[in-house]
Amino acid sequence: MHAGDTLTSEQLQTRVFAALDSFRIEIPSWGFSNTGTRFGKFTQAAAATTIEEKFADAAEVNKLTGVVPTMALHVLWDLPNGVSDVPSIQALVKKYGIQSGSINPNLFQDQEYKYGSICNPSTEIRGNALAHLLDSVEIGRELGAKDVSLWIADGSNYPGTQSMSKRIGYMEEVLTSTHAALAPTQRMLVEYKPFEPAFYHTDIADWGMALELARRAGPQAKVLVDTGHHLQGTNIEQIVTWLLHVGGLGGFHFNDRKYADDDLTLGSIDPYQVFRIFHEILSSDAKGVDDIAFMIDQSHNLKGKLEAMIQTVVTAQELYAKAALVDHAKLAELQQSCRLVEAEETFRGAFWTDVRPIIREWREARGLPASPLAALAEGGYMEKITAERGAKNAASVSSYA
Ligand code: PSV
Ligand code: MN
Ligand code: MN
Repeated sequence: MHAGDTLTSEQLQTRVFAALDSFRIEIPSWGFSNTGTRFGKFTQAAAATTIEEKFADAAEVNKLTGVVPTMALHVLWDLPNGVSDVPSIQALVKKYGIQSGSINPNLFQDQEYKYGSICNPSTEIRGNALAHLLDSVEIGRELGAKDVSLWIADGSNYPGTQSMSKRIGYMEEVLTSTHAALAPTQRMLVEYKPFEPAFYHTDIADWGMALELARRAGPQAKVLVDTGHHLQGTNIEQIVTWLLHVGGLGGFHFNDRKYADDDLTLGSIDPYQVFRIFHEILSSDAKGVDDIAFMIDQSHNLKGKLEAMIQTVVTAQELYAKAALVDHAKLAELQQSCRLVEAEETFRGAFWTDVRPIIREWREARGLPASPLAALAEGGYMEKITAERGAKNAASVSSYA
């Protein structure tokens, strides 16, 4: 039985409206530019070529969806001169009405990080990595951004070539020093990933390592769950439940995948997975459950960048609204009495409820276009940016960001 079968249409609308009113998601600046695979990249005429164009695109996505007030920034790509670029970002924030979201240090592109950044055997290189982290904390503080999101790409490719144990110590030291620099309003999010770019060992390979490092660094450090950063078959919602239970969940990088860290649009492969994650959050009374950053981390290589971003935001809303339809009291009762099929059907029923018509009503009630994708196609923005950026994109195919 669908949740829609047990709720009156008024109850359904109230639940979906309440869920959507409280739902916000952050978009990444790098989702608008020409990014590629390790084999090359296909450029798009409308891709953003400057930080200003990324802000303009984010503002367009926010205008059409109304739920993306912040954009994540990547320090090296968006603030190449570090802290001294803060005033120009502040000017863009003012001009486009999009706030600076999470600050993402870059510890993976510089040649000196060939053997690691915060885990590098060289004291000097670890010091440089720490300096970049401290700069990132300062950038975040000056921009009023809450989170500094650390993805540490460090690892090794062959057994015996690095001391995993020494590297734990190096990481602890740098992360503790980074935490010490945080303002009381800031958090440090520690992301994990099992492999890639390293293929034998990755220094922060799973949620246990990330959680322990975060705990040792200090109370403002939490774990960041990137949905694409798990080995096949991993029960991600169980990890989410554990992190909630121990007060260690800081946020998400949402994307989808079929094989590894594919960075595909959310829910394109397995929407039920995302629904199950949202259910764990919405049914939790853990401390800190209201302080979880929902962020998108996707790289759109084939789909149009703005289309892909809007499609993702809309999908996230749909799955969040579906999860809000689960009848928690009824489910708890069925689970308690081990009425398995009824419990599963109650759960699945919410997932299969078509919330799209109610979401359209919500958008109209909030003064937003009923279909953000159709509004993008009809609004003229794509034609405008394609004309403005086409030549620049054709000329430059070499830079990653
Ligand atoms: C690389 O795996 C990655 O996708 C990580 O998930 C980071 O969060 C992101 O790039 C941005 O640095
Ligand atoms: Mn990520
Ligand atoms: Mn990733």
